[in-house]
Amino acid sequence: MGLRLKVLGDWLKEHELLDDGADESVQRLVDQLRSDKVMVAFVAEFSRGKSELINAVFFAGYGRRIMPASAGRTTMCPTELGYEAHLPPCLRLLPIETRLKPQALLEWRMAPEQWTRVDLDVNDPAQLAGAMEKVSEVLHVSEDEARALGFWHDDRPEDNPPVNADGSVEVPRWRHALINMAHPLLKQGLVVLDTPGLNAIGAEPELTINLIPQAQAVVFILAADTGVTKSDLTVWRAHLATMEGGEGTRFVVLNKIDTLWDGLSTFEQIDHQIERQCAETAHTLGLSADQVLALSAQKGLLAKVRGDDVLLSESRLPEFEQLLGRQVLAQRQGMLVTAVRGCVANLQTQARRTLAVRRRELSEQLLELKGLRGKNDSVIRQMRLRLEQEKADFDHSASSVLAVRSVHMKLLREVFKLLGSGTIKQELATLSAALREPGLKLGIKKSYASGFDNLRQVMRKVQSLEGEIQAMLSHSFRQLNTEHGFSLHTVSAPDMARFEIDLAAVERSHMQYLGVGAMFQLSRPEFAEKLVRALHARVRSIFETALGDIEIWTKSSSSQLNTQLRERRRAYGRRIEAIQRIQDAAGGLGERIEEIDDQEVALDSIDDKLDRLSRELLTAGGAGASVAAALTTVA
Ligand SMILES: Nc1nc2c(ncn2[C@@H]2O[C@H](COP(=O)(O)OP(=O)(O)O)[C@@H](O)[C@H]2O)c(=O)[nH]1
Ligand SMILES: [Mg+2]
Repeated sequence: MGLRLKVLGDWLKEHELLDDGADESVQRLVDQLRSDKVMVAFVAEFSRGKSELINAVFFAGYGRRIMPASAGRTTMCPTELGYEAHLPPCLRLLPIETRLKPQALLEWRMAPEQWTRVDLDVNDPAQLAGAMEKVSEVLHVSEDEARALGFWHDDRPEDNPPVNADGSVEVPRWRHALINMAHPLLKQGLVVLDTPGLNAIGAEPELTINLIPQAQAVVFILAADTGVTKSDLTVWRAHLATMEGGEGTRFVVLNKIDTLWDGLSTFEQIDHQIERQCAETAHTLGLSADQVLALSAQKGLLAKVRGDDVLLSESRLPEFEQLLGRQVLAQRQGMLVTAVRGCVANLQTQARRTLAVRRRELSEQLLELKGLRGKNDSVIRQMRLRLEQEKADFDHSASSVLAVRSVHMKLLREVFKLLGSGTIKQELATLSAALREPGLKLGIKKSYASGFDNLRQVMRKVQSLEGEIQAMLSHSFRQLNTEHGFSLHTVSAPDMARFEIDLAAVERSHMQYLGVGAMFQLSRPEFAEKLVRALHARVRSIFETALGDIEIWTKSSSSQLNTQLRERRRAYGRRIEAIQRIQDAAGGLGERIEEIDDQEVALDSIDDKLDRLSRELLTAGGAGASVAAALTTVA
């Protein structure tokens, strides 16, 4: 779809039918089609089978386990699997020591040199699995160091990591891992987040307040042999219980159903027991029974590796894969199809508008030339002088457009300033100071509320400036339309309400996070500092998105004006040239008239082709279905 869109864009550009900013917005959408990600996060207490499920769904084709999955804490750091075309297959690891510095994870992502890179040989499953072992590497540090890194809490000794005989504490060696692989599903934009258990998730605030809430789907895993334990419930409450419906989707998986296959019970008895356990689980979590999927990741993986269809079906893994494919990727592609439709419609409008302008200029010229029939040289010379004068007048008055532009730019600069990082710093200053204050912060909820109120005010100010710009543009467009017979339309300004909603979601994720026991961690300065940085980074990205939308909007208004000025100048040039040629070789009038007829025919054929290209693009959509197919064929 991206490619076809580019073809349409290039073709329109070649015929100069697009406004200035248009190919940029096409490029933006093409890039988005290529780089848009949909994240599925696997969240659970350790040893529930997250890594095994990832192996079964994504890596069975390698004929073995790729992500380390065994008893105990194997996944020590959060691991993202995804695909970026500009990188070779590799594993990138961020050292745990970065926790001692204030930068947020989002900032470390932008510093590739800080990550340790291990190249992966995707044709060698053993090398691949060996490299992946790195995500379970640990370091032995003193208790003080463990405390500084956020893994040791004197107030919650039961959650502390094991202490060795020599008094040293085992902590993860890496803070975060990024795996880059050209797996078909990852190439389609899927990003899988594998998380360590409760303890380690809690140590990285950004997982809780940024990554997990932004995931399009979160898979929560329980094990049939342990049932719902206290720590499972803590994870559920902290990360999934209050997830909002619409934006993301939650799946609950009851894993390890093979532990119920005791070889003595009949299939009916086992099925019955599985149903009962699903119902109990659903009840405990406050869901309906059909929201809990029972399966065996391990048997699913084994069945795929061995090519055992019976076992695969018994593992019930395929049901989970279908759900994942259907709901997640199809949903994302649906969104993209809508975006492409919008973009094509916009290109069509622009191109049609330019074509209409050209048609009108041509028919006026035709009238002008027909009026010259049978006229003598001096009338023709008069006509030419008049045209040249008209052109000079036009060029002169077109400079008044510059005045409009400068007011427009002034208002825009105000908008840019409002959405800049200086504003964020300023509006969140009180909240940041409150967070950084030593000791327990009981009034922190109020500080959040007022900080976010400030940010919402900023969005409203931006909205009202947009209104001013809009009013000014529509006034001057109307004027230009009457004066010059232009057909300028104002484009409606992007609605900032959307970003207020995004801000509210950020506020909610912080409140929720602090509500589930992270509040006392806030008394630690380095933790508070991280929270502040993570907050700023997230708000900044919302403000930047708003800015991007505003830039596109502004460009579409000013480039329309450029297009119409350009077409008008060109028409003057053509009219003067036609008359010049008639003057030079008297008798050429008939030919000139024919030329104009030809040009009108050419416009008709461009119009037809525009129709055809757009239709082709819009019917090429049916993407959703292919995704579910990919999921099942890949494995
Ligand atoms: N019997 C059984 N064991 C499983 C299943 N899935 C995972 N396991 C085992 O449970 C242990 C923990 O799995 P792992 O994927 O590392 O859990 P994680 O910590 O949630 O990533 C490993 O020994 C797995 O082999 C399953 O479906 N059935
Ligand atoms: Mg794991």
